[in-house]
Amino acid sequence: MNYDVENIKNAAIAEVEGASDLKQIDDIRIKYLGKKGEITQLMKTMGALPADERPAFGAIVNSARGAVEDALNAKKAAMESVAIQNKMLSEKIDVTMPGVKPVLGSVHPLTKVLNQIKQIFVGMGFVIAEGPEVEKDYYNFDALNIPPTHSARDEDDTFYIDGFDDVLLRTQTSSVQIRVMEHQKPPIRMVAPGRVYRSDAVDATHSPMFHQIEGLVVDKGVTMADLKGTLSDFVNNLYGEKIDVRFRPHHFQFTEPSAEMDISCPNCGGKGCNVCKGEGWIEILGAGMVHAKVLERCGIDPNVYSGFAFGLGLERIAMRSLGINDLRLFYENDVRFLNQF
Ligand code: 2U9
Repeated sequence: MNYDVENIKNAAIAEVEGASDLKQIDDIRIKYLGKKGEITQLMKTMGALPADERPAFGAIVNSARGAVEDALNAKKAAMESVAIQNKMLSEKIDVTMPGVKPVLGSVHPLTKVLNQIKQIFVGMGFVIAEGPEVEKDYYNFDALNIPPTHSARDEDDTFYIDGFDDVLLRTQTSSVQIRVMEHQKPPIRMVAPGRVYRSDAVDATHSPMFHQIEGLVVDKGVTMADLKGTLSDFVNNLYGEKIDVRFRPHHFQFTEPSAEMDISCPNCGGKGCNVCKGEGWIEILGAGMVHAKVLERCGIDPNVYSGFAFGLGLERIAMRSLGINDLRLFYENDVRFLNQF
């Protein structure tokens, strides 16, 4: 009987040595040490032995069980160690290899120029204000002294919202200034950047959606000199101190007097070149003293307060600053274009 135990133990240990994966280890454990395992079954034969021989036989069987258990655990630990070593080797990283440069996004050129302009005005004490793009015609036209028959209200120029006769996509961000003036008493120093919409066919210089930045200053004793000084400072901040400005009389319904402001061509300094089409000057924005009727409608007494306002087109400024001649490039999301900025 003892001979059998020794044979079975040796057979089990030989199988453990020959195992090549963890599943085989588990199968051997079940074959010899499981409920119906060959070593476990030996214990059941103990009842056939004389009582005085049973303790010694039981000890031999338990010793064999222990030896097979130890062999299984040692083999399993060795297999797991080899598996970890192989995993480490397969995942080995050569830290001397150059890094993989991640593909980074970049800030859109329009956003870059907008942030630059906002920063200049915030530095001059202006507050940034925003407002709805879907707007009542009152805020987009009436409050800006634009009469009901004015051509700007035509459907060829303005997107009206179906089902409503007084709701539209704003054609300028001036509506934001109106909303601020209705709720804030002077002094007011604000800029309103944002999308505006006009029913224009798309071409190199027109888009039905484009961006504007408008500004408004309202306080006691504000004059045209303040307008000129503020806007000159703005362009010298944006284009450098060498830039000169000039103001040409103009007309807008919402300002009186009105002007258009040109800068000396940054490319030729005013001599004339292909950039400024030989003029030496480039139109940059429109401006004027806020019309008395506009102040009055917002509850601001034009006999006590005065103000100036201005408006510029962001795409136009960005095209000029970045040397881009087709504004459609801003909206085509071609990374070959966008990655240059
Ligand atoms: C209020 C009163 C007056 C805003 C102004 C302009 C002149 C102007 C254009 C520039 C290029 C529009 O994007 S563009 O086509 N704007 O020339 N805008 S004065 O005047 C205001 C605004 C708000 C309450």
